[in-house]
Amino acid sequence: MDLRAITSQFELTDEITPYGDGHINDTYATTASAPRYILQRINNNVFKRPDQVMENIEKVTAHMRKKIIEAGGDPTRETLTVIPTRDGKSYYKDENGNYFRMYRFIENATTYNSVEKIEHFYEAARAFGRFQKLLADFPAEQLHETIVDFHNTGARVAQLKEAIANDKAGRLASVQEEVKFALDRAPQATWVTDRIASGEIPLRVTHNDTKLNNIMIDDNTGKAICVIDLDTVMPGSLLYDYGDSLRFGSNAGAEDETDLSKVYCRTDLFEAFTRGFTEEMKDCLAPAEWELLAFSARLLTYECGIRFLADYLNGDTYFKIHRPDHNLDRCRSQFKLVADMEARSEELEAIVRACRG
Ligand code: ADP
Ligand code: GN1
Ligand code: MG
Repeated sequence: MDLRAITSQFELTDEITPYGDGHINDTYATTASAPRYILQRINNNVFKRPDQVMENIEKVTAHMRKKIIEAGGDPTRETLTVIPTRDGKSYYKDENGNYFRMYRFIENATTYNSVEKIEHFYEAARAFGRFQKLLADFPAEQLHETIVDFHNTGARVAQLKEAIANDKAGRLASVQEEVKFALDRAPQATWVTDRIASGEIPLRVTHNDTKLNNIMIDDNTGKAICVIDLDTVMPGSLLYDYGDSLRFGSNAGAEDETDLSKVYCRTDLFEAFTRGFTEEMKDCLAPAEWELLAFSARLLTYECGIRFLADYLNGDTYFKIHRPDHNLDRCRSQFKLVADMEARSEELEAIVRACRG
């Protein structure tokens, strides 16, 4: 792909190089000195309507920019800034149907793939809470649902069952244990969506992909300054954002760790995140949200595990992989974490109760 031809669409002549560890988009960064830029090819196998993704992002960042300015903050560091194409559009579509977008690079800040300092995780929790609050008055009906049923865990179970039935890659026989683990827990998959349907859990504008490497931590202050990766901002439950953060961040091991003895829930990290998130959100949380907080960490870990398993069975068509059994390794790490959270569930519930006061 001629990336120089792409960057010229955004009126840039800088060199660019692959960047970041996302599982979905192709990300590049310019190599010249500041100002730097991020170029991304939006994965249009995952996002069927990249134009709608960009419409959401433009609206959401405009809303946040206004509020950040009102609060005396720096909108160029505290939210994403979309760089328009030379035609004034928020994305460029090339002749092969690839969609590209460009953001201003947020300097002197880092995204982490694991928690290096417990304070970072606490600060990330506060920032995800603030993100929810900034968008609390955003008109949710204006948002496109960029991936339908994204955190509908019941629908994810149905997708897994379909993958099992089709066994496209001929791998089913080798994952019987993982399939059993997944199906044994299927009855819990609807606990959150049932309570959204009953009205006990409110729909909010949520991020839906709150892993630690989707938040930028300021190198000087250690504060979480900017929530990035806004492709999946959609109406959802706050439990999705809280739960997914803990799925990734409270794991003592990596998301794709193969030595499962290293995978367990670090309760000190669980406590720090829960404290930060609930300090920010205390006044907004509904009783049913409090009740399902600890469970949601397990649910989102389970959901991600079954997504990795389904993708493994389908022949690795969704998540980027870097080794042959990568999705299976990811699934096993998630399921080990689920089992550990089940074993520690009393302790995790007690942490939530202490934060509730
Ligand atoms: P994916 O959807 O593939 O995860 P992301 O939007 O999360 O893509 O981007 C991948 C990585 O690129 C991020 O984890 C982060 O390190 C880096 N990144 C993305 N946007 C910016 C930005 N505006 N400034 C600096 N780094 C960024
Ligand atoms: C993907 O885009 P990225 O890498 O931040 C995925 C998330 C998963 C995550 C698992 C759009 O996130 O849902 O939880 O991988 N994003 C999408 O690491 O499917
Ligand atoms: Mg990301």
